[in-house]
Amino acid sequence: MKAVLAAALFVAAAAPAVAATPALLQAVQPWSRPAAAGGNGAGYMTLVNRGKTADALIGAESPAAQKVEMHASTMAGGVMKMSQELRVPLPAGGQVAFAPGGRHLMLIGLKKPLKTGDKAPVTLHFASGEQLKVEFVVSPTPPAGAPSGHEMHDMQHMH
Ligand SMILES: [Cu+2]
Repeated sequence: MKAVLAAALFVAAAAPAVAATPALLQAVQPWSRPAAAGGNGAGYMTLVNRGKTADALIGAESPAAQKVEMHASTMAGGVMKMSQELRVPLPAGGQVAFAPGGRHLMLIGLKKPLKTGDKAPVTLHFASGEQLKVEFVVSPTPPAGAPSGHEMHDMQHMH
């Protein structure tokens, strides 16, 4: 009887941990550059999918901005162009870099300035229904080890 009870308690205690979403989707080193109120900010990070199924980032929102869009920057004929992406695929076991000069989250219409040391909260929405709350640390430079626009190119050729 005691053993059964202990087992039951163990299951009850373990249940919340199982119910909570394991961190299959992670935003690594989220950061954002300082920006003025009323202007736009850009969010950078590396999105990692440790799961066995592909997912996709399909939207984002922040109480700090009027709206948040996914953008891709591309060089076309020597001119940097930004275009909105409605869906950023995240392969199973893969990762996607959001970095200066490339893909980024655009925080449009900042409600207050982003100052160095501030944290801009953003909620990411995924095709799977998953949500991820991320705090973008405001800093004029990327965190150590975070991909900058230049390293990103090299990363694709590693391994
Ligand atoms: Cu943009």
